[in-house]
Amino acid sequence: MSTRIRELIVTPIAFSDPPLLNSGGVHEPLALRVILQLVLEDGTVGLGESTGGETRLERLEIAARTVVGMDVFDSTAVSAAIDTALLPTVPSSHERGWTTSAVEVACLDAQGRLLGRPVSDLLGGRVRDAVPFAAYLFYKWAEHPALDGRSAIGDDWPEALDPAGIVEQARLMQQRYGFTSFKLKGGVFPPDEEIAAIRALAEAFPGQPLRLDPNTAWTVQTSGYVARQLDGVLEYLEDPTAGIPGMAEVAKDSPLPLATNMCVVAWEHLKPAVEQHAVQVLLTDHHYWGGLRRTRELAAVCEAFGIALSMHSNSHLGISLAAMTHVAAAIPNLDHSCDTHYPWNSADDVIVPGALEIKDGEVRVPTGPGLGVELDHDALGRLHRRYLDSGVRGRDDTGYMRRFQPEYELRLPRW
Ligand code: GKR
Ligand code: MG
Repeated sequence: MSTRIRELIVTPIAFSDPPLLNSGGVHEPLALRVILQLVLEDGTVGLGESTGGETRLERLEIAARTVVGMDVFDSTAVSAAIDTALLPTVPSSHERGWTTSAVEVACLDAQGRLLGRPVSDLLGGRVRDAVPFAAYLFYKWAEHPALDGRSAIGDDWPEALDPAGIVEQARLMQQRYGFTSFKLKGGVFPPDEEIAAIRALAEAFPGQPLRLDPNTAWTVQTSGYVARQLDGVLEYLEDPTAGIPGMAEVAKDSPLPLATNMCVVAWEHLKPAVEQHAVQVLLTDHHYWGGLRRTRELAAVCEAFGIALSMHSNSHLGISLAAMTHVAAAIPNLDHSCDTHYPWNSADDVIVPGALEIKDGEVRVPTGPGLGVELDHDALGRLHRRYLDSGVRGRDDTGYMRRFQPEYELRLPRW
């Protein structure tokens, strides 16, 4: 049996996304991802999934040239080789992390398939059989409005632009997936309106954990105000303001724990964040922390410094959900339910249906070899064709918003 890498196939895809609002604008009708197939000399294939966009795609193509001939069980060396290849043109370790992470997941999937063991076993074994996820609530338009001769594009979720709309969305999320915790993407409306939405959720779902994430839309002062208003209502407040010093300033007087997936996104951010007591909860994300094993190591660092753990998500499909589930299953100190965009995007998946299901707010950890999911080659071909035909090559929430509201400006902080 040869465990050497013969080829890394990198396929950009585009899939449907509803008009979800955030502090930077609104999601476009198509979101981008890249699917990896790591082919070994014996024909075994390991899968990976990463965010899309031309720049990240080019880096994955560099990785594809770098890994040929390497041993798939040597995944630390594979990551190091990719890191070295990117170093001259990509100074940010966070940015290089996006590439090394995607390939590491594909290596682990291939290893698991060769050994007949699930990826969670390769990470030390699972400490839970099912991983809890939170309903990810967004303010949203009823549909993507008609534009430049294109008809309006509808979806399965009604408009949500006020507290009643958010509560209705949360009820639908609960009915369809059984979620028992909720995260609201904020930074869209003035803070008092978002405070009202959280209070409405608290009344509708008593005792069920809630969190709010305005993606740095607020000043230090506004963040403090919201934290005091929602004391005893939120389990944590996520990225209210920008940067480690800003978060540290808010944390000094905040009655609520502060969480981040924005100011601590690389290893070198941990030391200042700990020294300044800037965050009490870290949202991990294997897509940029170096992969699944590095995420488990990150969990141990957080444990050492008393930082609680949750998990971040971006618009994604099933290979990512499988990877998130395996690593979350293998982390003892996962303190909060994980984020996932999957309900917004799962209708357009590239995996064969049936392996992953969100039920009772949880995903059961796949027990088959590797990640436990299979690629649907027809779906991959269809979504790749859509990528090629669409001409969309990057995410631009602000530019898309301006197509409908030309006066819209990206301002952070806005309030
Ligand atoms: O999908 O609009 C979005 C989110 O705002 C996403 O881009 C963030 O990365 O979900 C993320 C977060 O928690 O900050
Ligand atoms: Mg966040």
